[in-house]
Amino acid sequence: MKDTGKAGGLAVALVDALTSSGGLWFGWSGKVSEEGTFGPFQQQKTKSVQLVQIDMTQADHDSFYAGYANRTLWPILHYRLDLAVFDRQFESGYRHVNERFATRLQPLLQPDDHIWVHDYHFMPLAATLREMGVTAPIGFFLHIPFPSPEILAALPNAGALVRSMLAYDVIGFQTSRDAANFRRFVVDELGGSEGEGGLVRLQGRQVLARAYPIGIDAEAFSKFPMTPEAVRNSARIAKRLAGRQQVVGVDRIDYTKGLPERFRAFARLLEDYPENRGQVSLMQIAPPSRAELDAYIDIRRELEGLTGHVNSRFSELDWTPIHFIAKAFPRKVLAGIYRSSRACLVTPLRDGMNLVAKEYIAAQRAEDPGVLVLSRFAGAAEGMPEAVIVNPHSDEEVARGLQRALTMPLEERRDRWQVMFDRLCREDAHSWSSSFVADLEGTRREASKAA
Ligand code: ADQ
Repeated sequence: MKDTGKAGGLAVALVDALTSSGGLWFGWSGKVSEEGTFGPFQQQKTKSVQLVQIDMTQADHDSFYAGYANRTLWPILHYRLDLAVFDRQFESGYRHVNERFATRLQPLLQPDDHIWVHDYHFMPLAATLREMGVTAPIGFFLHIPFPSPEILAALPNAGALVRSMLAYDVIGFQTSRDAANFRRFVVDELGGSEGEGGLVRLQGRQVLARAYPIGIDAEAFSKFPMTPEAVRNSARIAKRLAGRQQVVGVDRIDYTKGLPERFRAFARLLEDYPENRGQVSLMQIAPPSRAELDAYIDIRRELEGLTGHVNSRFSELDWTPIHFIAKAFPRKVLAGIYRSSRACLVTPLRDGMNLVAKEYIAAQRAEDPGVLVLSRFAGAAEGMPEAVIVNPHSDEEVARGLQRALTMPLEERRDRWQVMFDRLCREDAHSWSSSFVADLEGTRREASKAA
C-alpha cells in the first residue's frame, strides 16, 4: 500500500495479512454512482491479492454509511446514547446494503475459502450469506467497542442485530471487556448460554466470541523515525522547540477522541504546574473526518476556539502553548513527530483500541524514550498498563498524569518503555491476524469432525 498519509495502521495491517495468505478483498470503492451496488466490479490484481470493489448509490450512502453506521451504531457502540439517531430509513438502508454486498460477494466465493468480515458496517453480513447457502467459516472483527448490554439495549432492534451476528463462527473484539459485554448480551437479553473459553450458544448455534487485540508492525514502525523524511521533519521541529519540550496528540477529529477535554487538561497543566509555561507545548495533529456530520463540524469549531483561548491567555513572545494542525501526515513523518515528543496524550473518551498509543511507543528511542499518557477507556489500556493511565473526563487527573510523564526519571521511563515495546513486538499485526485466522480455520475442522 502506498504511504499516502491517509492509510492508517488498520489498512496496513489488513493488507499485510491478506498479502501473506493470498486472497480476495471485497469492499466499497468509496464512490457514489447511479448504479451503486448494481454496477460493475472495479477490479485490481496485485501479486497475491485480488481487490474487488463496488460503488453505492447516493441513497445507500446516506442511509447506510452516513446514517445507520455513522449516526446510529458509531455513537451507541461508543456509549454515546445522547448522540445516536434512530431512524427507520437508516436501519432499512443498512439491511439493504448488507444484503446487496452479500449478493455480489457470494458468486466470487470458492468452496475452501474462509471469510473475514470487518467492522460495524457489516454486522449482519454473515446472516445473509448463510441464507444464500454459504457454509464456509465466516469470522467477524469489531474494531470499535462493544458496549454493555444496558447501553446497547437502547438501540431499537438490538436483539435482532446481535442474533444475526450469531451466523458468524468467530467474533473478535479488541478487549476482553468488549467480548464479555457481547456474551452477556447473548445470555441476558437473548436467553443464550455461555460455555468455556469464550463460547456462547443460542438455539443450536455455537459461536466463539473472544478478544484478539489488534497490533501494529512494531519493528517496521520503530525504523520509520530514521528515514530521511522523518529526520528532515524532526529537524524542523527541533529548531522550533529550541530545547523546549513537546507533547503530541494524533487523532482523527471525532467526538470519541476527547479532544476538547484534552485541550482543557493541557490548559490545566499550565495552570496547576506553572513551571511548564514557556517550556512545554502541545502539538495536536487532527485531520478532519466525516466532515458532513454536524457533530464533527461542531467539534472542529470548538477546538479552534479553545486553541485561540489557551494561546491568547498563555502565549509568550517566543512560545505558543497549543499547535493545532488539522491535516494528515505520511506515516514516516508521523513517526518522526512521535520521536520528537517527550510525552503523548492518547485520551479518548472511548476507543476500540487506539493504534496511536502503540505507534508512539514503537517510535521512541530506547536510550531516552518518551512517556505515554493513556485513557483508561482506550482498548489499548488493557494491554499497556505501564503507560500513565488516566481518566480523560478529569482535566485535573490528566494534567497530573502529564506532569508525572514530564518529570519521570530516565530509568523509570526506560523500564516502562522496554516492557511495552517488547510486548508490541510479540503481539504485533501479524500475530493478531494469524491467531484470528487460526481460530476461524479451527471451526472448519470442528465442523468436519462433527459431520
Ligand atoms: P480509528 O478510530 O481511525 O480506528 P486509531 O486506532 O487511532 O483510530 O487509528 C488511527 C490511525 O490513523 C493510526 O494509524 C494513525 O497513525 C493514523 N492517523 C491518525 N491521524 C493521522 C494524521 N494526522 N496523519 C496521518 N495518520 C494519522 C478504528 C478504531 C480504533 C482501532 C482501529 C484499529 O476506532 O479504536 O484502534 O480502528 O482497529
